[in-house]
Amino acid sequence: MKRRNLIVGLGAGFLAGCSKVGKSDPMQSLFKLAEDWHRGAHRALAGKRGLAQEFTKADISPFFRGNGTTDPGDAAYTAHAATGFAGWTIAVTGLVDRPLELTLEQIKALPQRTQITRHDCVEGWSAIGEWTGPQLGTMLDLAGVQPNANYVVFRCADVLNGSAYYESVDMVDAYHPQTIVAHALNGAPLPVANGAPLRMRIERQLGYKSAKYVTAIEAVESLDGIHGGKGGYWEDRSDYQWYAGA
Ligand SMILES: Nc1nc2c(c(=O)[nH]1)N[C@H]1C(S)=C(S)[C@@H](COP(=O)(O)O)O[C@H]1N2
Ligand SMILES: [Mo]
Repeated sequence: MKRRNLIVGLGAGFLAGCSKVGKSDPMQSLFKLAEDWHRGAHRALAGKRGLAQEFTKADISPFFRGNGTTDPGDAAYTAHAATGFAGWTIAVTGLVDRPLELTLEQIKALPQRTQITRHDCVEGWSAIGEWTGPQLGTMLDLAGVQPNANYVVFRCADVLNGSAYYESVDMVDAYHPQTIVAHALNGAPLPVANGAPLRMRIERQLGYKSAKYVTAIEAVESLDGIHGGKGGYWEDRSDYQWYAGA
């Protein structure tokens, strides 16, 4: 009940700023949001996987290294970085009732979660960091994920060895309480090396699942036909597993 009020309350100011939602009657949109919340089969998945361990501020690594792409480096990204990503947007698309295009400011205006977690890279290093951002589930609820969506795909701004980086998770991890779209690391805006301005945190899985430089979040029925069809950049070209969790 508390959460429903939060989403409905947020909707009033928030959705007014979304052009694609704005064309319908705002009260109707709000009603629809509440309705989705009650019906949401996906939301029932929220607690299905246990929480990843969380740490204290004393555990935070003094330096959180960047790995893989550490700067997308193209002209468009570089121009965004020069303005502190003021004009950056992230899309929520695919099998949703209300496609969204959210600014960084709108992302920061959503209810936030902060978590101190350990990132484990398959290459054999770990680091503990404090991440802040809205839960992906909140964003999916705002967009109204359709019942036939089975996966959420993350599209990224960087090209690694000639191919766009991307990742995907199932709806259990999409609605996992610790799955957030992070805009801050250790209380400061994300450094470019760590995925500025927005990166996923998929805390129950290995580091490569936590896509950096996210430009779009896409709800899909199947991963077939998306790049190599295996659900992620590394999954398509190595023996890295699509499900990289415990
Ligand atoms: N877009 C994008 N996301 C990415 C990568 C990448 O190269 N590009 N590398 C992955 C890997 S293998 C790891 S371990 C983490 C590294 O995150 P960090 O740079 O914050 O340490 O990001 C993951 N997400
Ligand atoms: Mo990694």
